[in-house]
Amino acid sequence: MPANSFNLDRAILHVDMDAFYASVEQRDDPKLRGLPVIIGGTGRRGVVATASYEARQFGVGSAMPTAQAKQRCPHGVYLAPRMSRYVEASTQIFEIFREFTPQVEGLSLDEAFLDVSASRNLLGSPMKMAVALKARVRQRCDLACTVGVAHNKLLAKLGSGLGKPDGIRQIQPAEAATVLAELPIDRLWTVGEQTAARLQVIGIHRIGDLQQARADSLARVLGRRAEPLRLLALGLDDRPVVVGRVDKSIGAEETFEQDIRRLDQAQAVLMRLTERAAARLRGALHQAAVVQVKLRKPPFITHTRQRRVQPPNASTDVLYASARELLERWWQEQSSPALRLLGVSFEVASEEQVQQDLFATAPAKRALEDQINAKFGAEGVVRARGLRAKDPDE
Ligand code: DCP
Ligand code: MG
Repeated sequence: MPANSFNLDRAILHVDMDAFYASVEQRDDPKLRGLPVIIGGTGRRGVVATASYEARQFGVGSAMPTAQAKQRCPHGVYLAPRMSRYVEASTQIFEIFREFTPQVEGLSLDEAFLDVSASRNLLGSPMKMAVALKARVRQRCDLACTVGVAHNKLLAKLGSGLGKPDGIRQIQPAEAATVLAELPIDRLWTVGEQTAARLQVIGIHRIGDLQQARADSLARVLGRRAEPLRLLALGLDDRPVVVGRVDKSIGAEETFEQDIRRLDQAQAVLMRLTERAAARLRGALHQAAVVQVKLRKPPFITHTRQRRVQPPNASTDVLYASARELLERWWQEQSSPALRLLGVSFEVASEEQVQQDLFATAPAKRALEDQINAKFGAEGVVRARGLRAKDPDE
């Protein structure tokens, strides 16, 4: 796609709460304000969910084992998460987001993209909206957030990252490439560990290197992904804001006091976790498009395995069958299988995926009709309509 077909006149905000869980705790208990507060599993094998900015100064951060955090920050206040409190706060902030636009794409409890392009006439410039939004979150929830302002999602998200904490950062079209250039390559959306490693082989370490790279050498390592990635590196991104994807993924996991070394035990835990997560999935009226299991073996090596659910589904039995197969295959690959953590999560199917599925399963529905017809004669299915046609009220 030629670069000039990108729309530079959209207005996108990316809002992300600051140290979300920890900030809610500090708000609810003023004694905690100004202190290093760490939220996470407090058991022997707990993991940090997040840390207040005071605690981050000691090198404590998300996904670190709590034991390690305690070494770095022994005087910190360690608390177990209170999810229901965070869900309440999340509901409140999303209500505020929707006061600026109905085009809200939630990415997690504390993070969303807002397409405010059409709100400019009524509410003023995107910067003005960002200021007002921050003020409302502060007034009504007593919480801080950071807002990235730009003409696309890539740059809005980059902006909120650069503006943290408690800030607003706008990135103009003209400065996009320059702001991106200095960042390490793995900060670019869609560039994971593997792609980063491949790019480093040909001397690409920063996003700027990617901007300058020769098309042919890039194509050699990335194939068809080369051109889309080069456009992203230049800050060109035309992904739409997709409404209603608040729960991108729903999951449950458990860390064990003692490693699990028996497959039947692992299966039993997996069943429990799948039940819990699938119930939440159904509660939110969602279907799973992908099942992922997370497997952590001692000392701290984490693997994930995933597979698509085709068609999307929300039944515990179906999802457990997939998750179990992934677990069993992983188990067989290990020379001495052991688990210190097991998790299962579901990627929520988008509206389009569910719609596509309706088309895809239409033949199956026809087949069902056929079966009914076979059993009750061709009238079996058409009879109701035929009767209604004779209803005198019609
Ligand atoms: N979270 C978690 N486990 C992780 C990462 C995050 O449980 N590995 C939870 C705790 C966070 C919340 O999700 O408070 C939001 O995640 P963020 O990545 O937005 O982190 P914070 O909001 O805590 O901090 P920041 O100010 O960096 O956004
Ligand atoms: Mg956050």
